[in-house]
Amino acid sequence: MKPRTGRPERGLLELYRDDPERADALVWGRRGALRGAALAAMGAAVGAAIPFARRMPPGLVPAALAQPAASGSGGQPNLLRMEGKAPLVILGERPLVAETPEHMLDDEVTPADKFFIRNNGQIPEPFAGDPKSWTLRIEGEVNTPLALTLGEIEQRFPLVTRRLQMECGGNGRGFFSPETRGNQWGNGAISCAEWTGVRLRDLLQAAGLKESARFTGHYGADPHLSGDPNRPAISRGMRIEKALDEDTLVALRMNGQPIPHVHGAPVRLIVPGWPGSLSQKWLTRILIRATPHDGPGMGGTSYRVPVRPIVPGSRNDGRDFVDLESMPVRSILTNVAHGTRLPAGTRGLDVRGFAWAGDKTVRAVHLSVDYGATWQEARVAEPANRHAWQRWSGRVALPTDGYYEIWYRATDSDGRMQPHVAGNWNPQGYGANPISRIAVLVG
Ligand SMILES: Nc1nc2c(c(=O)[nH]1)N[C@H]1C(S)=C(S)[C@@H](COP(=O)(O)O)O[C@H]1N2
Ligand SMILES: [Mo]
Repeated sequence: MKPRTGRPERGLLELYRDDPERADALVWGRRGALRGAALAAMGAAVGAAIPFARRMPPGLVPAALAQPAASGSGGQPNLLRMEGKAPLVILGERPLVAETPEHMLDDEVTPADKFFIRNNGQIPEPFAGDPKSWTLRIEGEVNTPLALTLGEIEQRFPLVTRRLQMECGGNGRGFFSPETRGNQWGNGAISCAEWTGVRLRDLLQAAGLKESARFTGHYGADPHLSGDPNRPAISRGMRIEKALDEDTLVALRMNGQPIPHVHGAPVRLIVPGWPGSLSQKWLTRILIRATPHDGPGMGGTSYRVPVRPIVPGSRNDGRDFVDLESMPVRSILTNVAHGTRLPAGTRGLDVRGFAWAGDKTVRAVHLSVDYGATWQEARVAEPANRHAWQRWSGRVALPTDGYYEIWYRATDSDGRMQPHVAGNWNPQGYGANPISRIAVLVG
């Protein structure tokens, strides 16, 4: 996407004085600017010394002033208080939705307490019986419908353990301009835990897929927000090819432990690389279908994106959209929090994070501290296995004291890189993956 032209160039301080939230939304599509004294103090510092100010694109709102609340700088985010969970940033209370700030995601394998939370309905009552007696049904276009307890599943099918990234389809939504409906995620609706379970394809093979088996539909035990027992909270489905992928798991354990209740105990789907909404929690039933599934969360503009770009902000019924499948390339920086103040005289900074790209891998990660004028290549490690995220690391030079932004940008195995601005706007805000950035202050 092109930088905005046709607007008069304005100085940084002037832009800041004017209407930073609006400027922010116009340029970066980020909201939640300018809350709290810490941020104001940093703003003053920003005006004072910006070593690469010459290279700042006109109209750019500094990350220090523009980052969404979830990045945890300055504002007063509403923090989660739940047993077994870190203080994640609450984006919604009903249904409960909570984001993990990037700098809390530094572990190679995401620990349970730092795993983001996304619900569409109520959190069900914990299962009262023995988890091994929980029943999962496989029905529809199969020769032999199955109703298996988890105990039977563990006995009959090989258990596999994989590191798998699971990302909400709306991750990055907060970067869209104009704003779209839904939770305004930053980049923190991502996880890469170690999942143990059986392959969905083994269960489907046992049931015997009919010739007509083309799509899945997923059901869970969580009640709809309305409490109506006949309405699923969410029920999505996918092409049978993805159901047969060796990494699509019916998961029984997370990081070697029983799955925490809020994350779908005692059993959930893990459909890595595709929108997290397919990874049904509290899984009760998988329906095999001849036609695309039609549960809540399917069709229209739900988890669907335009094939031909539409006018940002326009209305659209999504009829010509396609389902979002493999998620786009994205990177996070995990060892330095946005808004960190470094000691005066600091001249270099080791940075690291993760990058991933749905079903693809990450070919490169680049870093810039001069607003994208020059880029340097970071090291990128191989994934632990297919569908695991990849560690990147590098060191940036900070030539003098002052305000810096570290920009980081991943490129996938097809050569697609994170764009400068979120593209392919759509009404429900899927697939926003612009170049990421954090602000640091030296001195
Ligand atoms: N039963 C059920 N499964 C669900 C959901 C839900 O609301 N109910 N939300 C989905 C969405 S949109 C996402 S992104 C992931 C989030 O999983 P988590 O809460 O364990 O992070 O679960 C998916 N599975
Ligand atoms: Mo999601």
